[in-house]
Amino acid sequence: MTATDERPPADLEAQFDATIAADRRIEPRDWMPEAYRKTLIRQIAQHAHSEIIGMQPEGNWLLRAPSLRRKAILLAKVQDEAGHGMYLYAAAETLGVDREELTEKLIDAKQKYSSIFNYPTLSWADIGVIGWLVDGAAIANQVPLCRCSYGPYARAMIRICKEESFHQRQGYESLLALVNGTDAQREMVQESVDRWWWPSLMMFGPADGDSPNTRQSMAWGIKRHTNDELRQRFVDMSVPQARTLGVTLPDPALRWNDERQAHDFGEPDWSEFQAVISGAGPANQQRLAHRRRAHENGAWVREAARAYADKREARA
Ligand code: FAQ
Repeated sequence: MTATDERPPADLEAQFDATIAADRRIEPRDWMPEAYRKTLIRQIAQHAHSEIIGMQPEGNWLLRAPSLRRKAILLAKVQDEAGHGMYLYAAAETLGVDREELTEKLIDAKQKYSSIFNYPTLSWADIGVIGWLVDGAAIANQVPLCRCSYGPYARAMIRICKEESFHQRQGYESLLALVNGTDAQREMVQESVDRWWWPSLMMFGPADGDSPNTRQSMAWGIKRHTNDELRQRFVDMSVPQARTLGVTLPDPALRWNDERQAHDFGEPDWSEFQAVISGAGPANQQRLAHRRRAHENGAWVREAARAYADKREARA
Protein backbone atom coordinates (compact mmCIF):
# COMPACT_ATOMS: atom_id res chain seq x y z
CA MET A 1 0.00 0.00 0.00
CA THR A 2 1.40 3.43 -0.88
CA ALA A 3 1.23 6.55 1.28
CA THR A 4 -1.43 7.89 -1.09
CA ASP A 5 -3.69 4.87 -0.56
CA GLU A 6 -3.73 5.47 3.16
CA ARG A 7 -5.18 8.96 2.87
CA PRO A 8 -8.94 9.30 3.37
CA PRO A 9 -10.95 9.20 0.11
CA ALA A 10 -12.32 12.74 0.58
CA ASP A 11 -8.76 14.04 0.44
CA LEU A 12 -7.98 11.99 -2.63
CA GLU A 13 -11.08 13.21 -4.35
CA ALA A 14 -10.19 16.82 -3.55
CA GLN A 15 -6.73 16.25 -4.95
CA PHE A 16 -8.18 14.72 -8.13
CA ASP A 17 -10.62 17.66 -8.51
CA ALA A 18 -7.79 20.16 -7.98
CA THR A 19 -5.64 18.46 -10.63
CA ILE A 20 -8.51 18.61 -13.14
CA ALA A 21 -9.33 22.23 -12.23
CA ALA A 22 -5.69 23.27 -12.69
CA ASP A 23 -5.62 21.47 -16.06
CA ARG A 24 -2.79 19.19 -14.94
CA ARG A 25 -2.55 15.51 -15.91
CA ILE A 26 -3.81 12.51 -13.95
CA GLU A 27 -1.19 9.75 -14.02
CA PRO A 28 -1.68 5.97 -13.56
CA ARG A 29 -0.56 5.97 -9.91
CA ASP A 30 -2.90 8.81 -8.94
CA TRP A 31 -6.20 8.07 -7.28
CA MET A 32 -9.12 8.55 -9.66
CA PRO A 33 -12.89 8.05 -9.38
CA GLU A 34 -14.00 4.66 -10.64
CA ALA A 35 -16.33 6.26 -13.19
CA TYR A 36 -13.43 8.31 -14.63
CA ARG A 37 -11.36 5.14 -14.99
CA LYS A 38 -14.26 3.29 -16.64
CA THR A 39 -14.97 6.13 -19.06
CA LEU A 40 -11.34 6.21 -20.10
CA ILE A 41 -11.18 2.45 -20.58
CA ARG A 42 -14.35 2.61 -22.70
CA GLN A 43 -13.08 5.43 -24.90
CA ILE A 44 -9.46 4.30 -25.22
CA ALA A 45 -10.47 0.69 -25.93
CA GLN A 46 -12.95 1.81 -28.60
CA HIS A 47 -10.27 4.01 -30.07
CA ALA A 48 -7.70 1.17 -30.10
CA HIS A 49 -10.23 -1.24 -31.64
CA SER A 50 -11.01 1.39 -34.32
CA GLU A 51 -7.37 1.58 -35.34
CA ILE A 52 -7.10 -2.21 -35.56
CA ILE A 53 -10.38 -2.75 -37.44
CA GLY A 54 -9.58 0.36 -39.48
CA MET A 55 -6.72 -1.53 -41.13
CA GLN A 56 -9.21 -3.75 -42.98
CA PRO A 57 -10.93 -1.33 -45.41
CA GLU A 58 -7.59 -0.04 -46.69
CA GLY A 59 -5.85 -3.40 -46.45
CA ASN A 60 -8.41 -4.52 -49.03
CA TRP A 61 -6.56 -2.39 -51.64
CA LEU A 62 -2.95 -3.22 -50.78
CA LEU A 63 -2.65 -5.81 -53.55
CA ARG A 64 -4.46 -3.61 -56.05
CA ALA A 65 -2.67 -0.28 -55.53
CA PRO A 66 -2.05 1.24 -58.98
CA SER A 67 1.72 1.75 -58.59
CA LEU A 68 4.66 0.73 -56.41
CA ARG A 69 4.73 4.24 -54.91
CA ARG A 70 1.04 4.14 -53.95
CA LYS A 71 1.46 0.64 -52.54
CA ALA A 72 4.44 1.67 -50.37
CA ILE A 73 2.52 4.68 -49.02
CA LEU A 74 -0.59 2.61 -48.28
CA LEU A 75 1.44 -0.12 -46.61
CA ALA A 76 3.14 2.46 -44.37
CA LYS A 77 -0.24 3.94 -43.45
CA VAL A 78 -1.82 0.60 -42.57
CA GLN A 79 1.23 -0.32 -40.47
CA ASP A 80 0.94 3.02 -38.65
CA GLU A 81 -2.64 2.13 -37.79
CA ALA A 82 -1.48 -1.13 -36.18
CA GLY A 83 1.05 0.93 -34.22
CA HIS A 84 -1.65 3.35 -33.06
CA GLY A 85 -3.72 0.42 -31.85
CA MET A 86 -0.72 -0.81 -29.83
CA TYR A 87 -0.02 2.60 -28.19
CA LEU A 88 -3.68 2.85 -27.29
CA TYR A 89 -3.94 -0.65 -25.83
CA ALA A 90 -0.81 0.16 -23.81
CA ALA A 91 -2.47 3.38 -22.55
CA ALA A 92 -5.58 1.37 -21.59
CA GLU A 93 -3.41 -1.16 -19.72
CA THR A 94 -2.18 1.61 -17.39
CA LEU A 95 -5.79 1.74 -16.13
CA GLY A 96 -5.62 -1.87 -14.98
CA VAL A 97 -7.19 -3.75 -17.88
CA ASP A 98 -5.53 -6.46 -19.86
CA ARG A 99 -5.05 -6.26 -23.64
CA GLU A 100 -6.20 -9.86 -23.99
CA GLU A 101 -9.44 -9.00 -22.21
CA LEU A 102 -10.04 -6.01 -24.48
CA THR A 103 -9.43 -8.10 -27.60
CA GLU A 104 -11.92 -10.70 -26.36
CA LYS A 105 -14.50 -7.97 -25.84
CA LEU A 106 -13.93 -6.68 -29.37
CA ILE A 107 -14.29 -10.04 -31.04
CA ASP A 108 -17.33 -10.90 -28.91
CA ALA A 109 -18.89 -7.56 -30.04
CA LYS A 110 -19.07 -6.39 -26.42
CA GLN A 111 -17.09 -3.21 -27.11
CA LYS A 112 -17.57 -0.82 -29.99
CA TYR A 113 -15.25 0.54 -32.66
CA SER A 114 -15.80 3.49 -34.96
CA SER A 115 -18.88 3.29 -37.18
CA ILE A 116 -16.88 4.43 -40.20
CA PHE A 117 -15.04 1.13 -40.60
CA ASN A 118 -18.28 -0.73 -41.28
CA TYR A 119 -18.48 0.65 -44.80
CA PRO A 120 -16.85 -1.18 -47.74
CA THR A 121 -14.04 0.19 -49.92
CA LEU A 122 -15.40 -0.26 -53.43
CA SER A 123 -12.99 1.75 -55.57
CA TRP A 124 -9.38 2.96 -55.53
CA ALA A 125 -10.70 6.50 -54.96
CA ASP A 126 -12.02 5.28 -51.58
CA ILE A 127 -8.42 5.02 -50.40
CA GLY A 128 -7.80 8.70 -51.18
CA VAL A 129 -11.15 9.71 -49.70
CA ILE A 130 -10.48 7.77 -46.49
CA GLY A 131 -7.20 9.67 -46.13
CA TRP A 132 -8.84 13.02 -46.85
CA LEU A 133 -12.16 12.70 -44.99
CA VAL A 134 -11.75 9.87 -42.46
CA ASP A 135 -8.26 10.85 -41.34
CA GLY A 136 -9.33 14.51 -41.59
CA ALA A 137 -12.22 13.79 -39.20
CA ALA A 138 -9.90 11.73 -36.98
CA ILE A 139 -7.49 14.69 -36.75
CA ALA A 140 -10.29 17.17 -35.93
CA ASN A 141 -11.43 14.82 -33.16
CA GLN A 142 -8.00 13.79 -31.88
CA VAL A 143 -5.93 16.99 -31.77
CA PRO A 144 -7.92 18.18 -28.72
CA LEU A 145 -7.34 14.74 -27.13
CA CYS A 146 -3.61 15.61 -26.96
CA ARG A 147 -4.75 17.80 -24.02
CA CYS A 148 -6.83 15.04 -22.42
CA SER A 149 -6.58 15.02 -18.62
CA TYR A 150 -5.25 11.44 -18.54
CA GLY A 151 -1.48 11.60 -19.16
CA PRO A 152 -0.83 8.28 -20.98
CA TYR A 153 -3.74 8.85 -23.41
CA ALA A 154 -2.73 12.48 -24.08
CA ARG A 155 0.87 11.46 -24.78
CA ALA A 156 -0.15 8.63 -27.11
CA MET A 157 -2.34 11.09 -29.00
CA ILE A 158 0.54 13.48 -29.70
CA ARG A 159 2.42 10.84 -31.65
CA ILE A 160 -0.70 9.49 -33.30
CA CYS A 161 -1.76 12.95 -34.51
CA LYS A 162 1.61 13.52 -36.20
CA GLU A 163 1.11 10.32 -38.16
CA GLU A 164 -2.55 11.07 -38.91
CA SER A 165 -1.42 14.29 -40.50
CA PHE A 166 0.73 12.33 -42.98
CA HIS A 167 -2.24 10.01 -43.57
CA GLN A 168 -4.51 12.93 -44.40
CA ARG A 169 -2.00 14.48 -46.78
CA GLN A 170 -1.28 11.29 -48.67
CA GLY A 171 -5.04 10.84 -49.23
CA TYR A 172 -5.52 14.38 -50.43
CA GLU A 173 -2.50 14.17 -52.71
CA SER A 174 -3.76 10.92 -54.20
CA LEU A 175 -7.14 12.59 -54.90
CA LEU A 176 -5.41 15.60 -56.50
CA ALA A 177 -3.71 13.19 -58.90
CA LEU A 178 -7.05 11.56 -59.76
CA VAL A 179 -8.96 14.80 -60.30
CA ASN A 180 -6.21 15.97 -62.63
CA GLY A 181 -6.57 12.73 -64.62
CA THR A 182 -9.37 11.51 -66.88
CA ASP A 183 -13.14 12.10 -66.70
CA ALA A 184 -13.57 8.53 -65.46
CA GLN A 185 -11.12 9.20 -62.61
CA ARG A 186 -12.95 12.41 -61.65
CA GLU A 187 -16.26 10.52 -61.64
CA MET A 188 -14.74 7.81 -59.47
CA VAL A 189 -13.67 10.46 -56.92
CA GLN A 190 -17.12 12.10 -56.88
CA GLU A 191 -18.87 8.76 -56.47
CA SER A 192 -16.60 7.93 -53.55
CA VAL A 193 -17.13 11.33 -51.87
CA ASP A 194 -20.90 10.79 -52.23
CA ARG A 195 -20.62 7.54 -50.24
CA TRP A 196 -18.17 8.67 -47.55
CA TRP A 197 -19.29 12.20 -46.69
CA TRP A 198 -22.20 11.37 -44.36
CA PRO A 199 -20.50 8.42 -42.61
CA SER A 200 -17.52 10.76 -41.98
CA LEU A 201 -19.81 13.28 -40.25
CA MET A 202 -21.16 10.44 -38.10
CA MET A 203 -17.67 9.66 -36.81
CA PHE A 204 -18.06 12.57 -34.36
CA GLY A 205 -20.85 10.71 -32.57
CA PRO A 206 -24.49 11.61 -31.93
CA ALA A 207 -25.75 15.20 -31.80
CA ASP A 208 -24.97 16.86 -28.46
CA GLY A 209 -28.55 16.51 -27.25
CA ASP A 210 -28.31 12.72 -27.72
CA SER A 211 -24.78 12.22 -26.40
CA PRO A 212 -25.02 10.72 -22.90
CA ASN A 213 -21.29 10.89 -22.18
CA THR A 214 -20.19 14.33 -23.38
CA ARG A 215 -21.13 16.47 -20.37
CA GLN A 216 -19.25 14.37 -17.81
CA SER A 217 -16.30 13.68 -20.13
CA MET A 218 -15.90 17.43 -20.67
CA ALA A 219 -16.13 18.15 -16.94
CA TRP A 220 -13.28 15.66 -16.44
CA GLY A 221 -11.21 17.15 -19.25
CA ILE A 222 -11.29 13.89 -21.24
CA LYS A 223 -13.18 15.54 -24.12
CA ARG A 224 -12.40 19.20 -24.79
CA HIS A 225 -15.18 19.92 -27.28
CA THR A 226 -18.65 18.55 -27.89
CA ASN A 227 -19.44 16.22 -30.81
CA ASP A 228 -21.31 18.99 -32.66
CA GLU A 229 -18.51 21.54 -32.19
CA LEU A 230 -15.99 19.16 -33.75
CA ARG A 231 -18.38 18.18 -36.55
CA GLN A 232 -18.80 21.87 -37.40
CA ARG A 233 -15.04 22.39 -37.40
CA PHE A 234 -14.63 19.45 -39.78
CA VAL A 235 -17.29 20.74 -42.20
CA ASP A 236 -15.71 24.22 -42.25
CA MET A 237 -12.31 22.67 -42.90
CA SER A 238 -13.53 20.33 -45.66
CA VAL A 239 -15.54 22.77 -47.80
CA PRO A 240 -12.57 24.72 -49.24
CA GLN A 241 -10.65 21.46 -49.72
CA ALA A 242 -13.59 20.04 -51.72
CA ARG A 243 -13.60 23.21 -53.82
CA THR A 244 -9.92 22.77 -54.66
CA LEU A 245 -10.57 19.18 -55.69
CA GLY A 246 -13.57 20.25 -57.78
CA VAL A 247 -15.92 17.81 -56.05
CA THR A 248 -19.41 18.46 -54.70
CA LEU A 249 -20.24 17.53 -51.12
CA PRO A 250 -23.57 15.67 -51.26
CA ASP A 251 -25.57 17.98 -49.01
CA PRO A 252 -28.10 20.39 -50.54
CA ALA A 253 -28.34 22.27 -47.22
CA LEU A 254 -24.62 23.07 -47.15
CA ARG A 255 -24.01 26.83 -47.36
CA TRP A 256 -21.96 29.56 -45.72
CA ASN A 257 -23.74 31.41 -42.92
CA ASP A 258 -22.30 34.92 -42.68
CA GLU A 259 -23.87 35.59 -39.30
CA ARG A 260 -22.39 32.48 -37.68
CA GLN A 261 -19.18 32.68 -39.72
CA ALA A 262 -19.59 28.94 -40.29
CA HIS A 263 -21.31 26.58 -42.69
CA ASP A 264 -24.87 25.43 -42.20
CA PHE A 265 -25.28 21.80 -43.13
CA GLY A 266 -27.87 19.02 -43.13
CA GLU A 267 -28.54 16.38 -40.51
CA PRO A 268 -26.86 12.96 -40.91
CA ASP A 269 -29.25 10.00 -41.01
CA TRP A 270 -29.11 9.08 -37.34
CA SER A 271 -31.14 5.89 -37.85
CA GLU A 272 -28.34 4.65 -40.13
CA PHE A 273 -25.78 5.59 -37.46
CA GLN A 274 -27.72 3.68 -34.77
CA ALA A 275 -27.97 0.63 -37.05
CA VAL A 276 -24.24 0.69 -37.81
CA ILE A 277 -23.17 1.01 -34.16
CA SER A 278 -25.59 -1.76 -33.21
CA GLY A 279 -23.92 -4.23 -35.55
CA ALA A 280 -26.15 -3.88 -38.64
CA GLY A 281 -23.92 -1.79 -40.90
CA PRO A 282 -22.89 -2.97 -44.38
CA ALA A 283 -19.63 -4.61 -43.25
CA ASN A 284 -19.96 -5.24 -39.47
CA GLN A 285 -20.17 -9.03 -39.78
CA GLN A 286 -17.28 -9.20 -42.22
CA ARG A 287 -15.03 -6.94 -40.10
CA LEU A 288 -15.56 -8.94 -36.90
CA ALA A 289 -15.28 -12.30 -38.63
CA HIS A 290 -11.95 -11.23 -40.15
CA ARG A 291 -10.67 -9.95 -36.79
CA ARG A 292 -11.73 -13.20 -35.09
CA ARG A 293 -9.95 -15.27 -37.74
CA ALA A 294 -6.77 -13.20 -37.39
CA HIS A 295 -6.87 -13.67 -33.61
CA GLU A 296 -7.27 -17.44 -33.96
CA ASN A 297 -4.49 -17.64 -36.55
CA GLY A 298 -2.19 -15.73 -34.17
CA ALA A 299 -2.72 -18.16 -31.27
CA TRP A 300 0.60 -19.93 -31.93
CA VAL A 301 2.51 -16.62 -31.68
CA ARG A 302 0.97 -15.86 -28.27
CA GLU A 303 1.72 -19.41 -27.14
CA ALA A 304 5.33 -19.21 -28.29
CA ALA A 305 5.80 -15.82 -26.58
CA ARG A 306 4.36 -17.23 -23.35
CA ALA A 307 6.62 -20.32 -23.51
CA TYR A 308 9.65 -18.08 -24.13
CA ALA A 309 8.73 -15.80 -21.20
CA ASP A 310 8.28 -18.84 -18.91
CA LYS A 311 11.65 -20.22 -19.97
CA ARG A 312 13.41 -16.92 -19.28
CA GLU A 313 11.73 -16.63 -15.89
CA ALA A 314 12.74 -20.19 -14.95
CA ARG A 315 16.33 -19.42 -15.98
CA ALA A 316 16.38 -16.19 -13.98
N1 FAQ B 1 -18.82 4.93 -33.84
O1 FAQ B 1 -22.06 9.84 -25.61
P1 FAQ B 1 -21.32 9.69 -26.90
C1 FAQ B 1 -9.48 6.75 -36.83
C2 FAQ B 1 -21.04 5.60 -29.30
S1 FAQ B 1 -9.81 6.38 -35.24
C3 FAQ B 1 -19.19 4.00 -32.94
O2 FAQ B 1 -21.19 10.91 -27.73
P2 FAQ B 1 -18.48 9.64 -26.37
C4 FAQ B 1 -8.08 6.64 -37.34
C5 FAQ B 1 -20.30 5.91 -28.02
O3 FAQ B 1 -19.19 5.09 -27.87
C6 FAQ B 1 -11.57 6.60 -35.09
N2 FAQ B 1 -19.74 4.32 -31.75
O4 FAQ B 1 -19.91 9.00 -26.63
C7 FAQ B 1 -8.07 5.88 -38.60
C8 FAQ B 1 -21.38 5.68 -27.00
O5 FAQ B 1 -21.59 4.29 -26.83
P3 FAQ B 1 -21.17 3.50 -25.47
C9 FAQ B 1 -11.94 6.40 -33.69
C10 FAQ B 1 -19.91 5.64 -31.50
O6 FAQ B 1 -17.54 8.54 -26.07
C11 FAQ B 1 -8.33 6.52 -39.80
C12 FAQ B 1 -22.62 6.19 -27.71
O7 FAQ B 1 -22.34 6.11 -29.09
N3 FAQ B 1 -11.69 7.59 -32.92
O8 FAQ B 1 -10.40 7.07 -37.48
C13 FAQ B 1 -19.52 6.63 -32.39
O9 FAQ B 1 -18.57 10.76 -25.38
C14 FAQ B 1 -8.32 5.79 -40.99
C15 FAQ B 1 -22.98 7.60 -27.30
O10 FAQ B 1 -22.02 8.55 -27.80
C16 FAQ B 1 -11.90 7.63 -31.62
O11 FAQ B 1 -12.29 6.65 -31.02
C17 FAQ B 1 -18.95 6.24 -33.61
N4 FAQ B 1 -18.59 7.12 -34.54
O12 FAQ B 1 -18.09 10.30 -27.77
C18 FAQ B 1 -7.79 4.53 -38.60
C19 FAQ B 1 -11.59 8.94 -30.95
N5 FAQ B 1 -19.82 7.84 -31.85
O13 FAQ B 1 -19.68 3.51 -25.40
C20 FAQ B 1 -7.79 3.80 -39.78
C21 FAQ B 1 -11.80 8.92 -29.47
C22 FAQ B 1 -20.38 7.59 -30.64
O14 FAQ B 1 -21.74 4.30 -24.34
C23 FAQ B 1 -8.05 4.45 -41.00
N6 FAQ B 1 -13.18 8.84 -29.10
N7 FAQ B 1 -20.44 6.27 -30.44
O15 FAQ B 1 -21.74 2.14 -25.64
C24 FAQ B 1 -14.00 9.94 -28.94
O16 FAQ B 1 -13.61 11.07 -29.16
C25 FAQ B 1 -15.39 9.70 -28.44
O17 FAQ B 1 -15.45 8.42 -27.87
C26 FAQ B 1 -16.49 9.86 -29.54
C27 FAQ B 1 -17.86 9.49 -28.90
C28 FAQ B 1 -16.56 11.27 -30.04
C29 FAQ B 1 -16.26 8.89 -30.70
